[in-house]
Amino acid sequence: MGVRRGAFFQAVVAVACLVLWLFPVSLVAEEVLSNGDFEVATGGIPEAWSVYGGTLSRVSAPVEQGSYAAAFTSTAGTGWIYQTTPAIPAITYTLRGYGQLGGGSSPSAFLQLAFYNSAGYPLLQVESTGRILEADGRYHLLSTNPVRAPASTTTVRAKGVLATGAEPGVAYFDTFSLLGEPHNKIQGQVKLQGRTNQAGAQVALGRQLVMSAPDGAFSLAEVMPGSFTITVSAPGYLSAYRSVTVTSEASLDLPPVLLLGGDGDGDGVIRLEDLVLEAAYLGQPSPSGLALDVNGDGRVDIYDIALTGINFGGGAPSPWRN
Ligand SMILES: [Ca+2]
Ligand SMILES: [Ca+2]
Ligand SMILES: [Ca+2]
Repeated sequence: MGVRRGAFFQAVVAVACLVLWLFPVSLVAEEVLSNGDFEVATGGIPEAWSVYGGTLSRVSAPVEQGSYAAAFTSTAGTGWIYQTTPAIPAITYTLRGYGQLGGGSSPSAFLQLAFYNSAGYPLLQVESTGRILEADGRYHLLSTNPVRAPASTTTVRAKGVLATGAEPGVAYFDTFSLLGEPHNKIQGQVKLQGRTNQAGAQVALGRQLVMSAPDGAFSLAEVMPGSFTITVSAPGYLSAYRSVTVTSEASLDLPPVLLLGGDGDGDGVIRLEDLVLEAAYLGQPSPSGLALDVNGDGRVDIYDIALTGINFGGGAPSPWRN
């Protein structure tokens, strides 16, 4: 019976792993802009970009990277090139791009990031930390600080801005990048039954893995909104899992989870084989490849056998409980 049950739980774990492998959680920064390098154009105008207060064209010189860059000619005053894309409040955005001034009266070039709600109402506007003030024939890197999208954000607009005096002016832009990084966290605490030091439990969410601290605390950073399965495991213990739903607004604090000890051979079931092995190595350190010293006090002893006895018949994954 124990063997059949073990095989069943192993199959469940295998299927869960396969599902996570097929649908990995998106945890890394993502490029939001299209044609940020201005390489693609239709009729000489860079695709995906719009313009306000001037004209935009694709040029082959001066170029910061690749074969082309954008040339923006303002009619006078302040104008910009821009691209608007969907955005969500769970994301922190950083706009970077290169600019070069081509002349004009009292010109300056800079980047701007603007967030809007579904009604098109501007919620927040941020400029690059620096500005280009001289037409020195070189490209200069501009960047905003990372900006957390305000609540109710639905779109973000990336802009390359040219401000001039009364005369028209020219600015070149190239290699724009708008990175979106999720800023939510999932936090919780693992308790390893029979241990005082809770360090070393592995917490897995998709391909992101973190280890628990000595007090059992763990934190998974940069989680995109969505529903996921989180799994906690440690050598000698039955793994546990739960479903989590991350919303766009807040981080998630999970209740503590207790892992049940006694699976010395790590096959996902606590049964007679674990007891037999513990008895065979009683008084000795656990051999490598096994976790017979379940409570981590340096040797296989009566405490480890007691844990196996208490949890006898249990199988992984267990539900999340404390
Ligand atoms: Ca380019
Ligand atoms: Ca076992
Ligand atoms: Ca022990």
